[in-house]
Amino acid sequence: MGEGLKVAVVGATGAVGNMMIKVLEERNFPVKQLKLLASKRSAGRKLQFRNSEIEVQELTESSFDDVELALFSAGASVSRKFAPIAASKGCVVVDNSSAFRMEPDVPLVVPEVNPYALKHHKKIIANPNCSTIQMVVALKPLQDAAGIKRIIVTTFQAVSGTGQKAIFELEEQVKAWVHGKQLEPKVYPHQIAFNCLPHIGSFLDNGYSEEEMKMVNETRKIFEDNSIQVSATTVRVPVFYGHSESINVELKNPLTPDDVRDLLEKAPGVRVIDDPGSFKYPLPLDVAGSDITFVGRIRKDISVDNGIAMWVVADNIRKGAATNAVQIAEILQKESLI
Ligand code: NAP
Ligand code: 3JN
Repeated sequence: MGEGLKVAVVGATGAVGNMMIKVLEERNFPVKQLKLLASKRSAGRKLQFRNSEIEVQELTESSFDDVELALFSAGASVSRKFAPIAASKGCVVVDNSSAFRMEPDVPLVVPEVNPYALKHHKKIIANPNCSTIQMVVALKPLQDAAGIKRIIVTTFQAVSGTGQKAIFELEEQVKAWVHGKQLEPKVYPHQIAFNCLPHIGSFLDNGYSEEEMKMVNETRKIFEDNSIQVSATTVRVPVFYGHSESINVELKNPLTPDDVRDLLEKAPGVRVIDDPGSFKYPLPLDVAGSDITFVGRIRKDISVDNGIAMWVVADNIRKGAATNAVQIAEILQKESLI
């Protein structure tokens, strides 16, 4: 496969892993050898990378003996067991799970926001949760220009965030509905087709869900600012790809909606689509397949001093997971941090 790194994708058969393979190819990441890892169930399956078919192997402790960079997306328990093994063999891990995100020694990185955090990595780097990623990309210019006091966010999250089985469940429920039938929900506790579920991850003692508290804790870590107050409500909606967020932010210093539009138009990885009178605002159907975070409906939050309200949409499997991980890998490779 030519010059480059020996790379492994862990969870290669999943929604995120599959996209990682695609993004590595699209961005022409320098891959010398690609190893595709999943559970025993998928061993032997073949997946396409560039012009060749690569056989999926079962993940084992020796999988990383000849790997320099591993992109993990097989869930937190797999990461907890295998990322330290990979690191102990000299492999640099970019982990998509929540396993290490809040570990003080593990950089939690969004390249447009805090690439400098990669500098002193100790072989494991965490990719934030998809809902956090698109929010901090959109809020970074506001934090830099005016300082953020408080964020109130409600998410509208696509089923692809739950993986392949949830994509299938929404498809099947829609087909059943068209034929006048109803299917027993398997992945979610309720029917997802034509519904909204205010429930992502388990509920915690404080009444918030795990997904909601990930947004609180990860935002503070990425901005290195524990004074930022965050309250999140995360909702699963019957959309295949693309998470949407309604964000109300209270700033320390005033910015007008025009200031915010100007800042976001110059921000890396952001595109402003904000002409509601002409029906122009970001929509998940339009942003699916893109690596940009889209912002619209920028207006003054009239309920508070220095308040701004906005609508933020991004492809959760790309910028929210696979692309962010590959962008991290690109920095590591370019800055000789692998
Ligand atoms: P998915 O479609 O269900 O895929 C899961 C993948 O993990 C499959 O490749 C599966 O392999 C593999 N896997 C499961 N158990 C394994 C084991 N014991 N050993 C080796 N491989 C195993 O899920 P997904 O949507 O791709 O998400 C996977 C994980 O990525 C999530 O659990 C989460 O931690 C992370 N994620 C992060 C974000 C984010 O916000 N950044 C977004 C989505 C997902 P088989 O085909 O063999 O079952
Ligand atoms: O639900 C979504 O839209 C994103 C899901 C992320 C997710 C799903 C299962 C396990 C995660 C994550 O990335 O936080 C995890 C996890 O690793 O804990």
